[in-house]
Amino acid sequence: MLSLNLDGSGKAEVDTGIGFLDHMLVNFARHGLFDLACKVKGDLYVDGHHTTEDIGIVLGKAVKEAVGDKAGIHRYGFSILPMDETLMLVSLDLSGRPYFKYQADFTAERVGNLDTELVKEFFYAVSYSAEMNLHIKMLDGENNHHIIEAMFKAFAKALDQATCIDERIHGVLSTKGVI
Ligand SMILES: [Mn+2]
Repeated sequence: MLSLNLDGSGKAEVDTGIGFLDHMLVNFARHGLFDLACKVKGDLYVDGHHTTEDIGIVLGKAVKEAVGDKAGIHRYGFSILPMDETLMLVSLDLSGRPYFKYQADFTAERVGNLDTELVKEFFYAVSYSAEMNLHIKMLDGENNHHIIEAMFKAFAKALDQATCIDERIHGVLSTKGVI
């Protein structure tokens, strides 16, 4: 089960069975000022892959549904977010055309009970199911916990910016009138 309110206040109720992923989704909601409820019973006896990927797919679908026809929203959003030694760039466009670029270097296979390689799978799934152009680029970083957390926070900030209403925008922000 997942519900998302983009015009929320940062409330999160999250239980995925993967503690570190819960921590990331709570940060996503808090820093994007979204309300997020996410309860998942996945096949964690296999590993965290299906659960993490499926949450990405469903979160992306929720974003796509929530922005609807995208009338009046900024459409683009970006953040260059610091967390101690880490500096993370996330830039996105709710273009209707999924595209995903990802660059991050980890030195640990896992943080808590989340495999670091699944972070890429998560954001890939979000970008494709939200039909979003999503660029994630680690500009600096050493600590694996910080790198992932900065990514989720920067993604939240960028998505918040992209989904905010600007009263100067009438209809969809595109010269084509539709995206
Ligand atoms: Mn943390």
